[in-house]
Amino acid sequence: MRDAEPVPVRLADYRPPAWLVDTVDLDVSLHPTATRVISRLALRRNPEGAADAPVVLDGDGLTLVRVALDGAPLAGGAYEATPQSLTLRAPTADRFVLEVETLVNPTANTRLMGLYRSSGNYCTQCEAEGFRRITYFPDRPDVLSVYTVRVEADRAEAPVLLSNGNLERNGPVADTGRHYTIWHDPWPKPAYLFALVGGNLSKVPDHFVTRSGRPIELGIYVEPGKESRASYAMDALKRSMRWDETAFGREYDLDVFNIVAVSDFNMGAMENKGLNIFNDKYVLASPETATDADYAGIESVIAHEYFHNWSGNRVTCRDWFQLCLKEGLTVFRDQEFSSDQRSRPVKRIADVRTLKAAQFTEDAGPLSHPVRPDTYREINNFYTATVYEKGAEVVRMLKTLLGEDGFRAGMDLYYDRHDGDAATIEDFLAAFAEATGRDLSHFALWYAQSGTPRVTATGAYDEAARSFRLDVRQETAPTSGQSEKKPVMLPLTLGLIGPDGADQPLTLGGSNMPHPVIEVTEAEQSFVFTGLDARPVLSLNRGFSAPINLSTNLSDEDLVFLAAHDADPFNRFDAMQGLALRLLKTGAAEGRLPDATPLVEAARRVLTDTTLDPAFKAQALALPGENEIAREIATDVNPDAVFTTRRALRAVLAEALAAPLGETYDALTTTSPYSPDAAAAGRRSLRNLALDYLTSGATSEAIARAQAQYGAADNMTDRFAALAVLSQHDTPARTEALADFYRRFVNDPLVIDKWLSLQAQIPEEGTLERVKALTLLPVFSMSNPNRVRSLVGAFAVGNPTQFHRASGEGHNFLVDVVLGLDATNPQVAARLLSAFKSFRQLEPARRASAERALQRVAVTPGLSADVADIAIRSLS
Ligand code: 0A1
Ligand code: ZN
Repeated sequence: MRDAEPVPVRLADYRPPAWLVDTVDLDVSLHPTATRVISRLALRRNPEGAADAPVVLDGDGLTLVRVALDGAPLAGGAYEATPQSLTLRAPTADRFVLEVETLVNPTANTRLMGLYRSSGNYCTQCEAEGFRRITYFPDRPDVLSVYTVRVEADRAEAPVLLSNGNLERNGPVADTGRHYTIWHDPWPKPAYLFALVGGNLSKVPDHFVTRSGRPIELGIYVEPGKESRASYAMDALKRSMRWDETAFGREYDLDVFNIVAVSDFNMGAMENKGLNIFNDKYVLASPETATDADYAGIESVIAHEYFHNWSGNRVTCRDWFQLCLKEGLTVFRDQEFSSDQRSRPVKRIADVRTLKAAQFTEDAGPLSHPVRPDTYREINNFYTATVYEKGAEVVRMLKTLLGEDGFRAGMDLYYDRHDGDAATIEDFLAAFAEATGRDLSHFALWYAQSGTPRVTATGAYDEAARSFRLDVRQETAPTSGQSEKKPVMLPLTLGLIGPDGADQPLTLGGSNMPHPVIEVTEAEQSFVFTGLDARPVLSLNRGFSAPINLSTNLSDEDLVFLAAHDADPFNRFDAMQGLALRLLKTGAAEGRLPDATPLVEAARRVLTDTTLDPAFKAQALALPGENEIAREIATDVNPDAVFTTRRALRAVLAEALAAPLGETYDALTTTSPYSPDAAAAGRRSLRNLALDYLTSGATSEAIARAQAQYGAADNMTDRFAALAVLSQHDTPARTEALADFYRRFVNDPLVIDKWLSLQAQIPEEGTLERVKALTLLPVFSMSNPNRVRSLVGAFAVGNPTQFHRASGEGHNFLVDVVLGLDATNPQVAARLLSAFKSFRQLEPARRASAERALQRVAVTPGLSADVADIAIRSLS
């Protein structure tokens, strides 16, 4: 039997709740298998809800003990209880207190939603619909309540007891060995922001004083012994708190802010009010165990969850269709934070790489959906790159259109007007429209229309008229469920670069442009720039101002010119990528790489330019990944051809640039102690990129250099980069290094994840067998989401040649894992299954194999709603 036949929920069917809950008093008595939850709900009929509607509370797998109304026990006939809902049959007053007692079993909770145990500690995850697995409740984000929570547990089992808000009281429970704490959160919140933690955890304490002088007690709770690994997260938290004050004028609003790191978590982290719960991967770091990328990830996830305090908690979502209201905005905010803390251009390049890899791929396949979907069967499947990353791009475009001041005025109005509300995208856009006087009705299409616009820009210089004509055409291909597409509003930042490499003044329609942004609103539009003495080179969509697929009539020579001269670092990077993609596409189609001299020379210039930031160089010199090349090819993709061509191009670059690469590697070799700051990380990234190129020929000298780096490294970034390089070459050095790494870190699960993931991505025939063997090791566990993602997820997403093996074995393996996992953790199983999201772009034999694999899932009886939904949509 399926969990529940996935019934579509539609945005158009939204109705305000019939009943509101003003206050929630919870009494949770923790027990490994029989946790008792007593909830007292002050219910009130919503004047805006359907009149006469009965009280219906959501539940999920609950065992009901008793129900009382205004203190009087309710007889069985007065209500109807199923594990999924509790309905009051008798008419009630318009206000009353409902008391409900339920039992839950946290130890049996393998889905990691609701109340569960991780390494023996109790924790909760309530977004999106987990609160109903703790107690019966109107579990929807537009029901906001003030919570008071008493948590009780055996003192030895759970010396630390936390919930949202401020601590009011704590003490022993006489003669029982148990103790309790009482927490009060004065800010009304939806149930999805509820959290509770109990366990044996160590507190890393700190303090923060807000700009208006409110002292805040900060705490990061980790497994005892891991305290020293929380210091970077704490530093990132304090920087985030200060940044939100200066960048958005938003202060923290409770006396305490706690973060708890747990090792079993379905996602990255969760923004519960005053009590964020984190996947420990985004908290714990030390130079010996975490890479520069891990440090950057911690900084951005800590910031992301903290920023939700305003974008998500103080102003929440009316319903789950509005998820991007908090997620897109909060991703935008965390991207801006990281840009301010690090290098803005390098951060933008990294974000666009992520956007293209995850979101453009999603939008080009059967799982494509609008930033604000209008229907879903399983909301857990909508925590997607489209809602998060494209959602952030839409906010970024708003800022480009409205300018710094207009954007800030709109944000201020949005926060002030909707503080304490459950808002919609319409509310969000209205705030910007009112604050700036702009009509955003056309812009709003970005939320409703799915698919990545394809934009063709053709430039022509008219020497006689000293003008440059730019013709822009936009088109969005039909996507799943949307056959008709309209033109969207595209803010395109641009420059026209003169022969000397300098930006020319932009004169459009006879006037100087105050901002270098054109707004495209039609399917076809032309812009004529005047006053140009020589043919300029067009630099369009600077900073990736609109999330589009852009093709231009720029020649290879123009791209080489842009790579050398563009004042916009993003477009310098993009010109390099564009040159490489042209070669790779042709190479994969024809089985032979065209002449790569223009790219080689552009790369040489970047590599040897002493004015450029090493982190930028590393990005510009990294070839597009196999998945990106496949996306560019778009149809009948043969992953083996993509792989071979990419390898060939890497070898050409490595050979031609051997000398400057060697010099770069040596020049960046340092004896300074490790620091995770952006500048040092940038130098390591360039040095490690050089190592990768230098090792591409696998000469014994090159392998020895990688081995030496592996052995001598005093930090995980350099050690792991060397291991990654070694893992790509089938030599005894690889076997040795992998064995050594395992011995060193066998007791450190987060480091073992790196080891698993690396092996899963080896592009060799033997990898599937290797992955299967790794699943049998004691360090691996199907019940831990991080392990599963690191091994199986990395294989499916990061190893296209082996996952899409022509034999279909890779596909079958994934399906076996998905079906096995579905019974215990459907959310993680469904995410794994979405690795098939671009199967339609494969060549016919592999496409058919993927389709058969998906069919095998779809016809399996007893699927979860999560997996059934992905299977059905992938096949549609
Ligand atoms: N709101 C969180 C994401 C999140 C969603 C669902 C979860 O369930 C397991 C957990 C976290 C964020 O954006 O960080
Ligand atoms: Zn978020």
